[in-house]
Amino acid sequence: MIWSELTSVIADNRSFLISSHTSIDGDCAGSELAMLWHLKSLGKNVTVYNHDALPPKFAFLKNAGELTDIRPQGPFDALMVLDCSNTQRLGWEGAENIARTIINIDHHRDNINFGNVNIVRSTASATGQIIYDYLSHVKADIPAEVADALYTAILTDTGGFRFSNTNGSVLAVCSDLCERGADCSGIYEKVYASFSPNGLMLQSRIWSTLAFHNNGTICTMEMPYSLIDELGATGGDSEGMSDFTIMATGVEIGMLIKYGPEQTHFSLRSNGRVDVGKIAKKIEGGGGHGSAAGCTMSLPFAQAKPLMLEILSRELG
Ligand SMILES: [Mn+2]
Repeated sequence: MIWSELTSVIADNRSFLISSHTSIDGDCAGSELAMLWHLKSLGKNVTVYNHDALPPKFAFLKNAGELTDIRPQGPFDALMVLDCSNTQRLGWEGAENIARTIINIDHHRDNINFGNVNIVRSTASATGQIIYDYLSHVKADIPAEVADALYTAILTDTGGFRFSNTNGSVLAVCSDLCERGADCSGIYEKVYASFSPNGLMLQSRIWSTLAFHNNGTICTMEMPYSLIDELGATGGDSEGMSDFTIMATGVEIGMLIKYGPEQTHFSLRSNGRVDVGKIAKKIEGGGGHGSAAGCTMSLPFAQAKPLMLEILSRELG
């Protein structure tokens, strides 16, 4: 890791724009806030802009209000792109022209090294972990509010320390962040356990559709989009429900089916035997990873669901 390149590009520039991928998540927000703090502590002018607004569950982070979705004028000396494999994923045009220098800090495997300076480490659990290592390298005295931001980045990108990217070095970093004052239990509660009553009601209605098919190897849950408004919930309240569809023993493939009058969306999950990314890719606009993928059919639910069940049953043999 060539930290000296990052240190000199920071030293050589005065105004910075920080940005991250569309639908910003905990790793984006935490990484951005940590870098915002670091650059400001060096006397830099810093603007943070993302295509999408910060999800409300991350609003508790100190200085979260500085993460704006209003396009700034520019130009800037440097654009620092965090947690983003390529400039298209920023979701906004003109990244190449908004600054002279692009700094790319990321942990995605498919990062294309689009920056003038590229700090890409696919073994890191989160971009926040790379930033932690850098701040430690420059001996920055990480305050509690920044420890909160970095802990949130790592907590969310490891799925609450459940995913296979959780390892000893990740936990060692989190141990230090905890020592520095990160509010571990408070952050867990705010990120994972703060539903509205309407949101939980929505989840209970989705749970009530639980069904098994193909000799118990396929599990489904369903939700008409209209249910969100009907219950006064939000789209985010159904987030993560698809993960429950592969938790029953014997299930190979799970899916949460969300549908409107003309369109049916499938959030597919696999326990590993079947590559659901490949299945999703065959359907227009679909894609994803082997264990989690999504696709949409331009068909009403009544036609789309049996069609998808047929495709999956054939895949399972
Ligand atoms: Mn990430």
